[in-house]
Amino acid sequence: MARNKIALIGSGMIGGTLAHMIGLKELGDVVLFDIAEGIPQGKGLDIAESAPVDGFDARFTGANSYEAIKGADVCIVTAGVPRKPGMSRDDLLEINLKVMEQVGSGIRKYAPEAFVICITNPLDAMVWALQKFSGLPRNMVCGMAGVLDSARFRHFLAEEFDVSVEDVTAFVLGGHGDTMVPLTRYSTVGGIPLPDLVKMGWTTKDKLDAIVQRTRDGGAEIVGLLKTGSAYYAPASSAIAMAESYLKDKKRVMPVAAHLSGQYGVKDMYVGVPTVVGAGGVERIIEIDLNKSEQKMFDKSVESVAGLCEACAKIAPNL
Ligand code: TXD
Repeated sequence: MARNKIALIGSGMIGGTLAHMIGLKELGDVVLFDIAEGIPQGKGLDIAESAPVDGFDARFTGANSYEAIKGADVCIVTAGVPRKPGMSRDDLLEINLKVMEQVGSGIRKYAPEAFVICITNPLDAMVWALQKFSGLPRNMVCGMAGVLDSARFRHFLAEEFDVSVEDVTAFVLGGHGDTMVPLTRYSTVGGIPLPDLVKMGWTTKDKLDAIVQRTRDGGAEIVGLLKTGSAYYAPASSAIAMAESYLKDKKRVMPVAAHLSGQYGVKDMYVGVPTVVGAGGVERIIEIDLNKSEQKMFDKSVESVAGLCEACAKIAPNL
């Protein structure tokens, strides 16, 4: 059986980390694509030279032309510009929208059968535009944010409770950004919901609220520390988990920016919701009941995503 082919559109910090992880996990052969000449070639060669030491087999190809992604099984899109301190994700909209147009037509031409995971910010609007530009089926185009946001939430909770991160599950809904909705009653430690842990005296409501806020600001916290760019290790791990669930038909239940066609009362928008990811792409959208305050937070999040999509449609009337 031939190896899977995974195309990385954008070979910057996240793209390079993705390529390395794909090698270490032997998920397939990698094509690194970028407009910058030499970067994808250099990173590909560097990682290929680590393979004899780590003992994995994969081919790494660097490219500046879309032809190289031909027939890819998965495309992970990070092309664009990241945030600098003081910038919001939304400041990136205009530049990255143009990038999505190019990426969309490249995928349409050379990898129309692929499962596409968009990472570029502002995420929910970019994945919406990318699906339209590429014309690929909606269940085959999704965005990565929820896995990362919930991983951040899980890390902070595990630290607070001094338990293994493996035993903490977290549930985050809504758009990627300051309006994301961490759902405490569906987040657990060893199956025990967080509100019960407050009752058991493991933590206080105030501490939990502070953790929720830190989760919402998780991206900005890293940008503030790095100063020259945004997070890349955890974002790469999160996208790999999604790609792996697709390639191995694991059918993992994960929060993904998915196309909604009426679910949660939202039409033709991408928003972070719990889904099942398997060989059919985003196979199922899980619709849970929200209580009043959760619904209010979710609506606010949807509203901000809708604003971004409108801004995109103004810049690119062909959307
Ligand atoms: O949760 C999430 N979704 C995110 C999103 C978490 C962290 C970062 N997130 C966003 O991912 C971030 O705001 C950026 O929009 C992307 C990529 O972040 P990365 O840190 O990898 O950015 P880099 O290192 O600047 O890499 C971007 C690369 C760079 O090599 C450019 O030369 C290339 O994109 N680039 C392009 N490639 C192809 N085609 C075009 N037009 C293009 N323009 C720039």
